[in-house]
Amino acid sequence: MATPSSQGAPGSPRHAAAEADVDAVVVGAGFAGLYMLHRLRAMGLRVRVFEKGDGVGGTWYWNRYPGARCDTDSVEYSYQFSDALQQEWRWTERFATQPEILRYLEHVADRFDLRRDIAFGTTVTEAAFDDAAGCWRIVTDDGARLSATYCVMATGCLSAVNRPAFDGLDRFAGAWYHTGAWPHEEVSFAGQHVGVVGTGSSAIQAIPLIAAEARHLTVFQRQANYTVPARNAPLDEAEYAAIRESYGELRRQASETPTGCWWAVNPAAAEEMSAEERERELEDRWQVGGLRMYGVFKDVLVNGEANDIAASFIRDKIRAQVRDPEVAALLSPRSYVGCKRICLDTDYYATFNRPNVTLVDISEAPIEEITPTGLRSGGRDYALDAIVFATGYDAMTGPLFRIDIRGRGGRPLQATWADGPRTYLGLAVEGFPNLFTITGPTSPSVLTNMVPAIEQHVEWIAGCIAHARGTGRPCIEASRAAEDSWMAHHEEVAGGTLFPSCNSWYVGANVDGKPRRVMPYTGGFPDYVETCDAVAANGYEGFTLSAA
Ligand code: N01
Repeated sequence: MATPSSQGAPGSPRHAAAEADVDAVVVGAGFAGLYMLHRLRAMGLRVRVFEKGDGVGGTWYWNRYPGARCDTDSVEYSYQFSDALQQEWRWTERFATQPEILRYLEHVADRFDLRRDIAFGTTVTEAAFDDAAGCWRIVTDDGARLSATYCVMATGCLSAVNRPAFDGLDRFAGAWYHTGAWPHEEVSFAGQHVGVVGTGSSAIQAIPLIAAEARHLTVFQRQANYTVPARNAPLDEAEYAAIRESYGELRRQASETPTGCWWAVNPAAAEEMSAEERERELEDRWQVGGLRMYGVFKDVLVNGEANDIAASFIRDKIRAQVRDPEVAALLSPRSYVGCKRICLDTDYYATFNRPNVTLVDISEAPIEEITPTGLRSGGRDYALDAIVFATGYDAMTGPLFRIDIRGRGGRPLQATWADGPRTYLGLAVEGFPNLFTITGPTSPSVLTNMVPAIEQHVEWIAGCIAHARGTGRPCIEASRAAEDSWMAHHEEVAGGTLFPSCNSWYVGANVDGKPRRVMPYTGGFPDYVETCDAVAANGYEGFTLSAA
């Protein structure tokens, strides 16, 4: 088992519980875990990171499906904690591919000498708070044990794969894949009849590439999704030099937008604009591409009428691209735009004009079973050589529930959250002292640019741990009253948006039996950061400190 590889800087405060093997355990070595390790190590803490994958990267380690790339501009989907790092790294395209993002994270791991404190290929199975010792007892899948004063879950929001339990999959004679756990080896669909189940972001990226390779592609769609052109392109030198020069200012501007991205949200509500102005704004955002459609009107996510204007603009675009009107109608979502994650695509709708692509509507006729030769839906058999499940994730809570997390008195997190997640600031949970979640449920996380959201959490957690250790009462726990008050605010803000209206993973609707709750914080990044900063400035208001 992992032994701590550093003993803390000379003169640094000693860890809380004398018998804890390390000061902190971090679970996960993606964007969040890597920076958390770097930050805690810089404070002189002895840290151990456990990572299920055989390498760093988290999401970007596992998602190797055809066409996988980020839909936040690469120059801002990157760390800003080190200006030297952001100046030296050169992204090649507007939207980076999965291999390029993975190379970046490998570079970060090497540059900051992070690997020596990471146990790869190791899954944390249990994390239990030991009341008597005041530390976390961690168990890994190899049966090894380690104790730690602090435990940080850097497990990601979209890392627990959701593969519905389709009957018959074990008898399928062909190959099957999930986009979120794609093999490392090259997968070829040449000459094959391929089925893709799902039409979310992952499927929308993969479908045009699979269609170009396969003999025939059948897409099984339950709900249609809105997708906007990515308009990916190489980043030229002059453009890149300008970004490098103004990186600091661009990052500052981004921190003031609700999404933490540096594209602007229109300050006008839809009704404050003329029909021509609205059309121009929609067309501009469509032409520039990317996720800026989220900011087309300031009220697009809170006002159904404003939303309908944006939704009908996109439906017109779908009809203009898809030749068969029946297929175009099927591809046109009926829900509000943005209350399910808007997708970005390259040639998605045009793919349905290809003679080798069929769209099958399974909204009324769910998949009955996987047969040895394909898939049966609506009483009809589809012959397939390979199936790609692009069925998404048990989002936000799933990654935490796949670990048996127990707080004070052995209380399981899963039972504590039986009616939906409850946290203080998406960072801490009452009854689970010294446990932190990076971009946890009820934090803005997935509604923002993830990397700045992660950096803000890491820095806040590091500050909180430094504070607790500095007081000589290193055990810090969210109070019930603070959690109640945060949850009341979270729910009130969410209730004023259109998010509850859609069957999306944001509300847990994609996983059978999951309680329906808006999980990400919908109040925007700047307000959230302001709240976190105020809590810290007020001596970590809402937390209680104790010796153990
Ligand atoms: O997953 P999804 P995803 N039978 O949940 C369908 C991020 N991301 O992996 O809509 C049949 O969006 C399901 O149908 P429905 C991004 O935040 C980012 O695509 O629930 N179908 C849906 O169509 C994104 O939102 C990037 O009715 C079933 C699909 O499977 C998030 O990850 C790239 C089914 C799942 O779509 C998740 O995206 C990729 C069933 N039983 C992902 N169960 C970029 O940065 C589910 N479906 C570009």
